[in-house]
Amino acid sequence: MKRILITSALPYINGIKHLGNLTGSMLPADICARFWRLCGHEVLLICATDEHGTPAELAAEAAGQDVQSYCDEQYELQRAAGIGFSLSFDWFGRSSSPQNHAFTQHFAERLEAAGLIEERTSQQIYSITDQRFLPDRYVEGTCPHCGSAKARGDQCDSCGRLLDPTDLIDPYSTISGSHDVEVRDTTHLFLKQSKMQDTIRDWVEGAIHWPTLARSIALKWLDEGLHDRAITRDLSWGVPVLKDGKPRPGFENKVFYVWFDAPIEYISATREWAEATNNTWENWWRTDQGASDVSYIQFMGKDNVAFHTVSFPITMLGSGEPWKTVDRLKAFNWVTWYGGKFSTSDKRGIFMDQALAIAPSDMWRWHLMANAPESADAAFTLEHFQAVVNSDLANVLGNFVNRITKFTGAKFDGQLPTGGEPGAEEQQLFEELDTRLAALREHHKAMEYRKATAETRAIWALGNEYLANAAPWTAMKNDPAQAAMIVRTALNLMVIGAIIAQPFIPDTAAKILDAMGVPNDNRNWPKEAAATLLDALPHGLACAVPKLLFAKIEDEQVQNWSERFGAEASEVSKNGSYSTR
Ligand code: B3M
Ligand code: ZN
Repeated sequence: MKRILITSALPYINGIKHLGNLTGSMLPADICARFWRLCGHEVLLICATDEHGTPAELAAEAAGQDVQSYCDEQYELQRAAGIGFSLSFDWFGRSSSPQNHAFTQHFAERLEAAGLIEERTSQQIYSITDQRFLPDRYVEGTCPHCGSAKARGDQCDSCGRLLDPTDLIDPYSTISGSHDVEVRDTTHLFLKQSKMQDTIRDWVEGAIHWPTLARSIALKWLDEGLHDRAITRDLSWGVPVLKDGKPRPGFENKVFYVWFDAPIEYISATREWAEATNNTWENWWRTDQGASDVSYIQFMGKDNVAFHTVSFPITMLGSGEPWKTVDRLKAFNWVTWYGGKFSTSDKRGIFMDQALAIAPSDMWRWHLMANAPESADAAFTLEHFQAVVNSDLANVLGNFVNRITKFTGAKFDGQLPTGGEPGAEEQQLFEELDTRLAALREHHKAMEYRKATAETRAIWALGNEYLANAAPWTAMKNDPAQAAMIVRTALNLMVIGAIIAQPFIPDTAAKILDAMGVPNDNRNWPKEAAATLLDALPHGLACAVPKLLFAKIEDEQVQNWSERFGAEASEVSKNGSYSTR
């Protein structure tokens, strides 16, 4: 038995996430966890909300709440949305937890002791109206190079030059629009990432098991050279900066940068879980305390890769302590909304709670993974969603289950029939099933979810093909024993089809397995040869017809949803970025 630690990138606290966020981290992490659990391994699946930073403060302000109450409320909403999507987190924590405060401060102390942290003073734009320092993305002004009036603090979109906010002519705050801003000195802790360049390169080069997207992004960052970066900010909401257990002089009004504490929350959330459930976190995270035999897999969108392959490893390796680092990192491209970006403010796209209100979670889970943005961005459209759900789920799987269970009910008193011997047709089925099951297992191991859904669908399709070729309704007339054997084989095939469907469509799979009275212990990933698997159910077993598994999505519904969710890409949104922050 292996021990597998799986973390999903932490959804930011400012509102329920959209389908793109779900697809890039939380959903595939859940599918991976479910697969490995079915294979009998010990899995720990960890997620949490990422709660610090300016966007959280601003969102709270906009909602007229203090930031703590805002986060408390948003946390509950995100937790409920996760449950609605059957995300099987062992723990869904919060980066604002006391555990995360403690670990964040611990890492900063270790890094400082290792000579990797120093105080530096730099100049930043301070908004007198907003009474806060403005992070780069909250300052705009006139570009000193091309004169564009709408240059951002970090870059000018019209001439493409990279900028420092203090370069801008007539800068203003995008929070209030106020031009009452000034340049002020501010001192921050800097993490000397440049000193860790070689260590990190060795580590990335040794990480031969990473899928290509993650690896190439990491190497690109290393090739550009690692820059020292500030790991504190002038904010009040976050992890306080301490020295010897007391507020660090000069840092009383500062906290750690959200991207410094957020990945640490993977460890902290494990500790939250351990403390709540009487487990230990050390054997998952400390290689000197049992974690060296853990296999650690991370899931995230591509914009998060650098933080996980460079920044977070620097925190861990730089501490000089034996922390468990990631073994396999699976990154995703973007899901787009009709080729453009999801946007809360423009009401474009579907968010997790809205999705659950209009269709069952299994439909979304299936569609999103069948079209996972693995090798390139993938456009979500409602028309495509309808087509995939109706064909894969309603026609291929739903039809097969319905036909075979109804036939069993009508002709065999709803019992798994006995009698008859498999023949040539079945031999061929066994061979094909063996091949497909082996391929499916490989796709899951490789975390290739487009391929895994295609193979799952192909196994369901085998059921329909087999019924069409073996034609039990014809055999029924002249050879009832033959018909019994066909029906028995098909019912077993249906059960295998449901067992392997569990990672993707757990609710539907459970309906089928419940209708067949398959005990929980017998729902594990199939290991035997197909010839055994397809006669595994006890003869005489009561087989109920499950309630309708999937109602087809009608054109009218699609029409209605399109109007509601703004199903049309605008030019502006096509150029926009993806993140909700
Ligand atoms: N919260 C994702 C984002 O908001 C970010 C992931 C953190 S993972 C440690 O873009
Ligand atoms: Zn410019």
